[in-house]
Amino acid sequence: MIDEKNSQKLIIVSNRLPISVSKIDGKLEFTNSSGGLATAMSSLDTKLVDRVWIGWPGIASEELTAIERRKVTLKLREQGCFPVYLTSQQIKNFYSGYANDTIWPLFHYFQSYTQHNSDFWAAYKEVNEIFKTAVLKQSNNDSLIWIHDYHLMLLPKLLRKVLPKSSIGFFLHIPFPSYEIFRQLPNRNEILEGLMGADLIGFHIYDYARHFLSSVLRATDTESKHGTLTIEGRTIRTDAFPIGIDYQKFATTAKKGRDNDVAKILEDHYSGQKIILSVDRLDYSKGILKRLEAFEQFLKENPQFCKKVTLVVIAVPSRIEVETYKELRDAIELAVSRINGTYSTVDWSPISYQFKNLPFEELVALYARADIALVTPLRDGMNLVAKEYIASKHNNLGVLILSEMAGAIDELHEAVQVNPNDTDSIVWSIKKALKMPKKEQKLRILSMKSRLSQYTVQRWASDFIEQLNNVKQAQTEQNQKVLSATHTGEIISAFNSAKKRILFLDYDGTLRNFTPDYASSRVAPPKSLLKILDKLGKKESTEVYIISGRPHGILEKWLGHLPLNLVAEHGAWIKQNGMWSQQKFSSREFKKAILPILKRFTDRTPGALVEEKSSALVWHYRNVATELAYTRRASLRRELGTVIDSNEFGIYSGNKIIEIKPRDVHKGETVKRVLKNESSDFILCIGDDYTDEDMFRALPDHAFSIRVGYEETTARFQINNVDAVVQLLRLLGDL
Ligand code: ADQ
Repeated sequence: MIDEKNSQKLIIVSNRLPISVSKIDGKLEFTNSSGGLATAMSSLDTKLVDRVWIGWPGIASEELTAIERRKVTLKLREQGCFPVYLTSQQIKNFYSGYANDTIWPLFHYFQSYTQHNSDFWAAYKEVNEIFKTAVLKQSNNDSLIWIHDYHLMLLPKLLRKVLPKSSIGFFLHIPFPSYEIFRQLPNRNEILEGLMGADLIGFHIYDYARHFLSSVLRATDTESKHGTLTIEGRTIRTDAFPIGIDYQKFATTAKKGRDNDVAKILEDHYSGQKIILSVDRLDYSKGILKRLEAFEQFLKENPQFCKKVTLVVIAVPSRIEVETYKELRDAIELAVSRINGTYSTVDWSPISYQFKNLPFEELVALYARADIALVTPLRDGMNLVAKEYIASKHNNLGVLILSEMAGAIDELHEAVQVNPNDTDSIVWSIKKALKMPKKEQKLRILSMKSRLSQYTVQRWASDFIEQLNNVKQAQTEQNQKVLSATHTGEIISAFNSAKKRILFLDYDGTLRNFTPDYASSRVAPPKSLLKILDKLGKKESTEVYIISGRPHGILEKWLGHLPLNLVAEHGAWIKQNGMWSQQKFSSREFKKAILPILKRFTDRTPGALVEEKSSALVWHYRNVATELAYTRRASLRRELGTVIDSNEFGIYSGNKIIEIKPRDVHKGETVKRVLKNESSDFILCIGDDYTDEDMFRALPDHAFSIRVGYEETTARFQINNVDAVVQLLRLLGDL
């Protein structure tokens, strides 16, 4: 199955191959896609030795005889393409069904078009499995696998299970909707988990990445940090990679074609007229009907422009087998006839309409000639037409009107922006564009060109691959931190040979697992743990510090009878040589201001509770419904920020808590104080959260610091869980 010769191999996986197969009059036809993705992939400047593409060739398997199938497979293989054959039933339920009737409408915020059908979902799972098998035939653990788009969102996880070390990237070409929309999907968790099999998940713009991360948080309770998730110790990065175009191809074709036949025909035919161009796949997300309505209103309100302006509408046939698309085509054609019927004269029609795929040169000639590009999708992941129009403007004259619902708006600020649902605003922008002085047109186009010529589709692809390699590198570095048997051996031998040892051990999340109720008796130390701590505490020349955020009363109750030093409330209280002492500070004033706020939030948030410590206040939300918890957490932090003196007090987000405490009371200070008075040649420090990072930072270089879990840490090592910590301490206790 795995070819070891193919070390770093790039495997591109998308629903469609860049070559489509069809059968015309019983003869096989192969059509190359000149799409941006194919160009980007063929121009990748990487050191990869090999590159293959896996996808569906666009024809149902029943349409091919066994001999034809072999022929197709061989022919595609010559070009590095490996076909995945699908039956017509699979195409119906997976492609037209789940991909285009469930995910596409929902992710574009067309909830009413979204169909929820269990057969669709079953086919989606089945086809993702078929793709998995096809990818596995080409890959090994060193492969770089780049999966594209919403058809294959389960594939990253399926592959991860079999190839745990491979590099898997996923790029979503459509928007990722807000959680309010995404949550409507019955299989939302499977989709999220499927995606999280990847190492890098790319989106066109930051907003989609943000929506994805907030869905992960709300649906699976997994928090992210700076766009990074950690799942079972594996770092997953999300980022925005706005897809570009093959800028040179458009610019050069437009320049070369200035005097070609198509350009001349356009010049003659539309002489003295302004052309407004509308180019899209025929899809309801593109807002074509609304655009036509706006043009109709424009003609009605501005009769002086009749005979002076033509709207050229080019609609590419798309998903013609899907009912919604058939209905949309009828509606568009009806609107075109109505408008032409009302406003046409013997020598002029306001709309020229074509329902076809244009040859590349013709499309570029239209871009170059059009005075205005009217790009008004209701939602669009990116929108390449807008970028292609700008790149084709060899004379730098023309105006782009662009919907603020297209991802492209983030890069094309100089476009005239419109809300595609606001007909008046489209009419207004058409007028503005028609009147825009040439100087302003040039300035705007040049500025957009400079950006588009930099971040091309080639840059986009190489950037993505580079980031994927970076994540892999970060994972390798992170793995080096995971406490291995060798590291454990080092700790044991250092422990054995030390003259004086100090152990700093956090309690919750380190020695005991969290429970839903922070005050539960189940968090109390069990006998087995007490025995280990007792053994360690009784060792000669060994000081054990249990260093916790909990109040001193609780620590005393649970551990006071053992030969241990106890640190409560992060250092506000400390017990050494059997005596408790309290650090001096005044907390009464700050509590007076903060407590009522916390109580108010608690009353409005079922499951939340307030913990009052002598030095700090804590708001617990472990038992609050996830979505509510994160909304409340954000507003609470905001409100606290307005009443707290930030020089003196800090607001800290811990594991399902928000803690407000004096800035100088933290575990790091405590550790420093202890170490100042007690020299030692062996230090072991174990903790699991942000408060423990303060300790790790305060330690000398020779100390062994260990963080429980796989969050980013300044500790030298990471350990899997509480059980592993207890196991390590048991080993040391038994020495
Ligand atoms: P699409 O929804 O297909 O892409 P878009 O980005 O505009 O939308 O790309 C359309 C492509 O088709 C363009 O390259 C354009 O040149 C070409 N095209 C349009 N009309 C044509 C015609 N009549 N003849 C020939 N070619 C024509 C999806 C997402 C987008 C995202 C892209 C890329 O929906 O939001 O920008 O993927 O990630």
